[in-house]
Amino acid sequence: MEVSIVMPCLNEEATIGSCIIKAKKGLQSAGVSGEIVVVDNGSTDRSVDNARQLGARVVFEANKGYGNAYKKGFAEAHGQFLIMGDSDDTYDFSEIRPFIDALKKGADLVVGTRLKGKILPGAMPPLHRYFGTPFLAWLLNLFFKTGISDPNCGLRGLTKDAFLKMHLQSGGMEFASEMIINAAREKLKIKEVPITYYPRQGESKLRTFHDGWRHLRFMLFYSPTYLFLLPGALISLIGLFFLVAILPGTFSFGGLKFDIHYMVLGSALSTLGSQILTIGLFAKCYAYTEGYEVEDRFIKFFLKHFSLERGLYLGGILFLIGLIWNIFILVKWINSDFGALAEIRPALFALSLVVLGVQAIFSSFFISILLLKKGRF
Ligand SMILES: Nc1nc2c(ncn2[C@@H]2O[C@H](COP(=O)(O)OP(=O)(O)OP(=O)(O)O)[C@@H](O)[C@H]2O)c(=O)[nH]1
Ligand SMILES: [Mg+2]
Repeated sequence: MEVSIVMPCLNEEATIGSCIIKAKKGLQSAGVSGEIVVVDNGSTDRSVDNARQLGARVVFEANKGYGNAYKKGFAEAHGQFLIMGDSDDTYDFSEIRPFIDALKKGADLVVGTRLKGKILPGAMPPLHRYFGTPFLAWLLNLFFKTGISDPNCGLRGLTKDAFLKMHLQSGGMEFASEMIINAAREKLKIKEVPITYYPRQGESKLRTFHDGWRHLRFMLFYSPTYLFLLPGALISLIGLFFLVAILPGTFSFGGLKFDIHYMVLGSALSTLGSQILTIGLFAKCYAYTEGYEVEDRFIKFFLKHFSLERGLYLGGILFLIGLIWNIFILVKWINSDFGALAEIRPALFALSLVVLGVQAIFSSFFISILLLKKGRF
């Protein structure tokens, strides 16, 4: 069998029939043999009966959710090529030929784009059209460089091989993002096809903020660089700047005077920033041990040069400088008969070094534990 058209369906009795009729036309006009698989997980209306009457194969999935439905449908599909799309009649399955042609020409994943195609009036709420979808597309391309203009478009084609290579996990709507991220990661050949988006009948299953957040958090899970490393580095640098600039005395800039309060802030920020940064390193090392290819230069450099002993050495030096410095201050205090002491700036600086040093020591151990699996030690 050449093509399986897979449709997830949850209470779409008004439209499932029309989708199946259009899908049959689509197969015919593309000149391919195929089947239509409808994945239900608990429709309480006539969707399943309607689908069966029109000759579609209905499969059931116990776990609710858009992603769960597709995983089941793809696993059950017999076709070499898979076409996926909603059963709410928002996509015209009679026009799937460009998707099949692109797959035949060697594409692994073909994603429809409504933004470069046509969106009929009433098909997409302005919040999704002008904010949600472009924002998620922008983030996806910033994080993963996929070049996809409409990552939430539900009409797509892929090969069964590509599906197996992607190892998709998501149960909900974020399945759509996962597919593109994993395809990009596996270096699959991705192509876009402009399509028309039609207004929906029946009730939408999309919950704007709930599902938007699921897409967003999924992207963050897979991008420790943007989630941890860059914010961590920025916060650390701001913190270190205040710590160093105020150490010798009040720091003046543009008529403003920055003193001890900002140094306390600097100390807190440098600790916070380095903590976020090390969590980023943990995440990267974890991804590395899980078999993900390491591509960014910073992490490649880190992995090449990291060793437990180097981490301990660096942490130990920071710790000792801070400790000795603070001991000097203590001795000064004792020598002044425990009198008043004006050493807040150096004491705070030294204390920050102690904290950073200890953090480096324990982080190095934790990174080493993560890397054990790779036989690094
Ligand atoms: N089997 C199954 N199908 C689902 C589930 N949730 C959504 N669907 C189907 O997945 C498709 C996508 O859901 P929609 O509600 O159309 O979401 P959307 O396309 O992002 O939003 P609209 O633009 O409002 O249509 C539809 O065909 C739904 O019937 C589910 O939990 N199980
Ligand atoms: Mg829909």
